[in-house]
Amino acid sequence: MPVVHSAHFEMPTVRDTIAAIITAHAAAPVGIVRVSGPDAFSIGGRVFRGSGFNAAHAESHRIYYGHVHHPQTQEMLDEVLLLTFRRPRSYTGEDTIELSCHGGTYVLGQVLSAVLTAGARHAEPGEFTLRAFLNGRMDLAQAEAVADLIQARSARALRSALQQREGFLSRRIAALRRQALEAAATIEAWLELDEDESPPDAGSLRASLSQCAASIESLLRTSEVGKIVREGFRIAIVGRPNVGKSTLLNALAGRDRALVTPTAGTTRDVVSDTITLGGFNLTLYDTAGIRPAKGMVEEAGIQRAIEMASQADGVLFVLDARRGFTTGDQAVLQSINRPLIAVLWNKRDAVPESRLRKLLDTQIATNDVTPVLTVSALTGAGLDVLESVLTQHVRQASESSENEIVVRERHAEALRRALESLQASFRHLEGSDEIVLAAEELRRASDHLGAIIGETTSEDVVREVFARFCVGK
Ligand SMILES: Nc1nc2c(ncn2[C@@H]2O[C@H](COP(=O)(O)OP(=O)(O)OP(=O)(O)O)[C@@H](O)[C@H]2O)c(=O)[nH]1
Ligand SMILES: [Mg+2]
Repeated sequence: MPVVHSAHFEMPTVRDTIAAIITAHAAAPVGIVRVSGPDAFSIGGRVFRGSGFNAAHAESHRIYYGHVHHPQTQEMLDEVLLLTFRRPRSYTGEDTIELSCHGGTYVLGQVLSAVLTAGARHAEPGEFTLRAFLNGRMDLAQAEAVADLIQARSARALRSALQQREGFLSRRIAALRRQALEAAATIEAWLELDEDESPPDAGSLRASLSQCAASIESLLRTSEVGKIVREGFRIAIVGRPNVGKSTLLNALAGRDRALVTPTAGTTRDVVSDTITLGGFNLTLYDTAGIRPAKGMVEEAGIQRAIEMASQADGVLFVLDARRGFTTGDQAVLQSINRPLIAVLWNKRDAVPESRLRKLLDTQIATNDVTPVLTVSALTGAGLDVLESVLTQHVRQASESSENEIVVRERHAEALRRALESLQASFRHLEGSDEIVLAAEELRRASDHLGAIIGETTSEDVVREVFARFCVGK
């Protein structure tokens, strides 16, 4: 499999010029068409007429006011600002111009089509960022962070993406690689020693390698958190029929997301909504009430409910305060195999205070740490307490041992392989005949680490990373 080395990648001498609308495809005050590549400025010259712009001599980081004309029909298409970026001081590292247009989808389409007629090719998804990577403007982990930044939906996700974009993870990985390579070089130097020279002291080498392994393990532990930070925390609302799960979803979401009726067995499909609480992104899943099903449709719904509850990051178990803890509730509780965030006695508005106190004394949760709350999804009573319990739970779950650094699955896979190689090198060091193999394993560990930042990544993986980007990024 060919390997892409961003720093030493053989740049084709002639690369074409690409263009795309880089803003959202929706009507907005402003929209931008970016053109990047060796012909960016001359293409600008073919479509743009405005004060003082000269394609051959225009300087970097200037703004020109003027109009875009179609290069064939000469028809005027929009009043624009043209921004110039000379390589390498651009996002892609290539000559780039950006046309700030009026943000109508039709106008933008016309301007893009003028640029394409003038000689540009429509950019593939992620192609601007791919070029930035190939031109050494950012490494692979930083490029992934660009996608995370765009998709960030919470303060926590944004902070983590920004840190990765700034190269926090990359620097950690680079340091670990250096450590592994230095260790390999040390071992290789031992092999050159003459018989009569004093035998090397492997103690400090071992210490350095176990520190390296501990650091990798610490990064690996952040991958679970990484998923929560990036994709949000998934909470399943689970309980018997009619306890008020859908009402609760609607109350927490602040809108009528799910159907509510007095009939037990109303919800069939899983209904979800995403909310932000305390800087975290939470997706709530309302599910079908669990009971011995009456008919195929309900049966299928309950199956989905159980599946959802077993995939969620946490579960809210809802009970009806008017009914107390029934054998049906017991059965639901037993089906829950994910962390229980809280037990909720709902419909507290419909029962007297004295009964509520009794309910709170009922032994329900399998452990003592799960909070038991009384709420009314109907009136909103107690929901503030529930929200702080949720925030607290998610905060704890997304705490990382590595101040903001969280790794994605692709990184975790590479880290696991690097760790395996490191452990193998340890074993070879023990049986000292195989010391040359120890050095080999260390170089392998370094390669696995390099895959995270794109130094030793296969072309297929690089392609896959950028294919997930949107067009224009
Ligand atoms: N008094 C009172 N009624 C409630 C409360 N929450 C829900 N209800 C009522 O209970 C009934 C069932 O509510 P749903 O939210 O549909 O219950 P569910 O758990 O989603 O039911 P299924 O979808 O059938 O599993 C409706 O008539 C709601 O208005 C509450 O806090 N207090
Ligand atoms: Mg429901």
